[in-house]
Amino acid sequence: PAALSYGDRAQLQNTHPLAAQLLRLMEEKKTNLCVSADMTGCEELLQLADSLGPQMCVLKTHVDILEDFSLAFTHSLRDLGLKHNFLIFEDRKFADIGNTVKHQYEGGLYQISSWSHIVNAHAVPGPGVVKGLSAVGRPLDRGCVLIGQMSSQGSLATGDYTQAVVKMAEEHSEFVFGFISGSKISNKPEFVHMTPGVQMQSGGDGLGQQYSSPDDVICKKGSDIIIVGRGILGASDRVKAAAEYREAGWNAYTKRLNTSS
Ligand code: UP6
Repeated sequence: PAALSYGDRAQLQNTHPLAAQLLRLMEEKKTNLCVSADMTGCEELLQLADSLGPQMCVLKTHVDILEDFSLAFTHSLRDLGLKHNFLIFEDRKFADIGNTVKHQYEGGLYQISSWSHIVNAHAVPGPGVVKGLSAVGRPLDRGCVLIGQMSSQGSLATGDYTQAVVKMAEEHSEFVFGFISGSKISNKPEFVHMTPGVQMQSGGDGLGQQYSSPDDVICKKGSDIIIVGRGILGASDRVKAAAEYREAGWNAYTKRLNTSS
């Protein structure tokens, strides 16, 4: 069967509305690049979001590493998302009982549910974690990806665990629309796979991170979105680096479409 494009998958009946929006904007902007904006200052992060906005489909944050976080910052980030047409993904990796993650998602300093389109969670606690997040996120039309695999060396998220994560996602597809994983772990085309641990050069960072190339991740492993942090943030010209990752990710995607049809 001919491979489905991002745009085709946006239109499938079972595709979550947020995933449909994401797949559509990827097709329109011709990008499967998610920039991991792992910086410690709000102003620097906003400048990055503005300058790289045209290149990316998703901006990923870790707001708990910001030294000067404010809700005003989240409003500016949301405005930049609208200006450049990208979604916001807070990489919070929720991993507690349903009642606790509900509060962590909605409340506290960060009020994540008020500004982040996408969040993620570990499946370790069982389905209650998804139910708790869903209680907050669904009324706001948010979506969640489950962590099925990790890029770090010695990760325990493998084999049967990964399969159990896929099953949990399928059973909660009203809120869960995809995965963090190194490869395609579900054959259902309505699910979106996002892969961290991406750099042009293979290698690692000395703290367990392991890198694969955009071509490996998208073309060989069948994932949909490359998540790139230091490969872009560490470059002397970040705009140029982002453009290169965007092109590499998109070329890998078109190659995949052409070879599997
Ligand atoms: N991340 C991983 N691996 C995972 C899950 N998440 O690296 O399995 C996140 C990290 C970081 C980003 O928390 O924000 O993706 C990777 O950054 P890097 O490209 O600078 O290594």
